[in-house]
Amino acid sequence: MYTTELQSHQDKTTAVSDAEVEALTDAFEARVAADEFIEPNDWMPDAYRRTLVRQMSQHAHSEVVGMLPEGNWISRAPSLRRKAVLLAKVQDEGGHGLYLYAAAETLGTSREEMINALHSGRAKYSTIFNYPTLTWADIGAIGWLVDGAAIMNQVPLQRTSYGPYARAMVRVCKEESFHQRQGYEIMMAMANGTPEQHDMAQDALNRWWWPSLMMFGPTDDNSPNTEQSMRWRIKRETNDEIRQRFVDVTVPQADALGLKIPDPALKWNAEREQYDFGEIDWSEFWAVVKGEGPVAKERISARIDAWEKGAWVREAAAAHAAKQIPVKKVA
Ligand code: BYC
Repeated sequence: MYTTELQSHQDKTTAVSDAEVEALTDAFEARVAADEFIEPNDWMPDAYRRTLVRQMSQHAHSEVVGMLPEGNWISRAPSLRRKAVLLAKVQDEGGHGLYLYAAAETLGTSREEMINALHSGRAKYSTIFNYPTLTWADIGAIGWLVDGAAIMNQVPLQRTSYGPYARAMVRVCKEESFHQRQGYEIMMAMANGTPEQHDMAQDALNRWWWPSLMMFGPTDDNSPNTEQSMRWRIKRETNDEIRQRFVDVTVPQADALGLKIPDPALKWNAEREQYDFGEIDWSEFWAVVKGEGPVAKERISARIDAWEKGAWVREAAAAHAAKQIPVKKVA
C-alpha cells in the first residue's frame, strides 16, 4: 500500500520545474541540517532515496542472511538453555530484517524487488556472513564480536535522517545488546572452561576478529559513499570512527576473557588514547564483497531455497487477504 502511495508521490515530483526542484532541494537540505527527520511522504532528492534503499535493503538482507550461520547450530546447542536462547536470537534477527524491509518499502521499493536483487546477486549483504561457523565457540564469537560491531554501527543510525530507519534502529539496538551479552557469556564459559574449551574460544576469536573489523566497510578514504551520506546525515559517523570505537571497547573485553586478539600490531597509544591496530587485509574484504567469501554460494542458495519453499505461505496469505476485500453485490 505504501509503495503505491509513494510511487504516485514520486510521479508527481517528476512533473515539477527545475526551479521548483532547486527550492525543494534547499528546503530538504535545511531540514536535514536542522536534524529534522525526513518522513516517507516528504519530498526528497532521488539520490537520497536511492542511497537509503541501497543501505537499508542491504542492512535487511544482512539480518536475514545473518540467521544462517547461527541457525546452523540451533540443533547442536550444548544445552536446552543455550538452544532456547539461540533460537530466540535467530528469531530476533528475522524480525530485524522485517522491520528494515518494511522501512525500505516506505521509499517506494517493493519487498519482492529487494529480495530479487539479493537472490540474483545484485544486492549486497554484510561480508561477515560469508564465513562458516565451525564450532560452538563461533556462536559465542558471533554474539560478542559481530553483534558487538553491529551495535557500534547501529547506535548512530538511531539518529539517521530518515525517520522510519531511525525508529527501526531503536528496537534493533535494544535486542542487539542482549545478543552481544549472550555471546560474551558463551565466551566467558568457554574461556574459563577446560583447556580444550579455552582453545576453542581462542580459535574462534582468531577467525572472527578480522572479518568483524571488515564489517565497518572500507577506510574513509576508500569509501565512495561516506562523504555524501554524512552530509545527508544518513551516516552520523564514518566507517573508521566506528571501527576505532569497536576496537577500543573490545580489547579490554578480550583481556577480561584471558584471550589474545590476533594482531601483533595492536598497542595502546597513550597520546591518542586509543588502540593502534594492524592493517586489515583489504584484498580479502573486496573479494568477499564481490561474492567470493568462503561460504557465499551456500548462503545465497540457502536463501533461495527458503524463499521457494515458503511460496505456499505467501500464496495462502495473499488468498486470505483477497477474501477480506468486500465483494460488490450485483443488483
Ligand atoms: N559487507 O562507501 P561504503 C547483524 C560495500 S546484521 C558488504 O563505505 P556505505 C547481525 C558498500 O555497500 C547488520 N559490503 O558504503 C545479523 C558499498 O557498495 P555499494 C549488519 C560492504 O554504505 C545476524 C561499498 O562497499 N549491519 O548485525 O557508506 C546475526 C563501499 O562502501 C561492506 C549493517 O548492514 C560490508 N561489510 O557504508 C548477527 C549496517 N562494507 O552499496 C548480527 C548498515 C561496505 O555502493 N550499513 N560495503 O555497491 C551501513 O552502515 C553501511 O552501509 C556500511 C557501508 C558501513 C556497511
